[in-house]
Amino acid sequence: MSEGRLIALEGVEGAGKTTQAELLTQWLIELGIRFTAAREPGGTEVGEAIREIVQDRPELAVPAETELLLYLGSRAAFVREIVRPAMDRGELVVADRYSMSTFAYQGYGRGLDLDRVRQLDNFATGGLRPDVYLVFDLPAEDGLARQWHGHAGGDRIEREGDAFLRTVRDGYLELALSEPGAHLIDASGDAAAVHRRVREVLMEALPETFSTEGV
Ligand code: T5A
Repeated sequence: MSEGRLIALEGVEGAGKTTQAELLTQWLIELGIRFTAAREPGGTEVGEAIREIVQDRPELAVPAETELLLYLGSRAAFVREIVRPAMDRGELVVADRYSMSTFAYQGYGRGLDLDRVRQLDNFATGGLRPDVYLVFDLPAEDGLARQWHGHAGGDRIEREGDAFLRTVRDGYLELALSEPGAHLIDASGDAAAVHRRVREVLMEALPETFSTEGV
């Protein structure tokens, strides 16, 4: 029981969010917890179209303000079409990135005013905040190395390089201390070890949802 909650997975590129989202949803199935899982940017039809612009067209010149509004445009649809309806159905929502990505990348990374970014994000989300943020921490270089192991090139953000991603990581470390519901998780080690840390955090943060069974 106890669904109707929102858990967001966060961290730099290659920290292992998608891998951990999959392991988490397998655990939810074992526990019999109904859930919806989706990624940002994307998840909705318009969100996937926005994703194409912002991710897959690195040749486009995109001012930081435009980039911010594109991510928030995707989020507005994500909340209204996916997150809210799923929560209203009593499901637990697993989001691969949410508002903290915008704070870390467009606020810390691009240097946009963080208070303004928060205000605009609040408009996009209608004020919906995650119950839990799982913030996967890994040195930016290690995350890129994990990712580039699989493919070459990189999207718009990956092409910004190590210094940009180090700033984003530092942002995440600050946000993990200040953002309500945030839990910093060491993302080093193999995926199974990281998943065990996720279970520990969730059993403590949401004890009414995650019983000790299945650990
Ligand atoms: N963005 C997004 C913003 O700037 N603002 C915003 O508001 C939002 C929402 C999203 C991009 O958009 C930006 C941030 C991003 O640049 P994306 O492709 O959705 O892009 O996100 P990425 O973080 O780039 O996603 P990735 O899938 O590439 O990284 P993950 O999810 O962190 O990592 P994962 O699980 O895919 O793993 C990457 C590789 O590492 C391996 C995996 O097998 C995979 O090969 N791996 C491990 N290897 C060793 N040990 C482990 N523990 C491992 N876990 C995974």
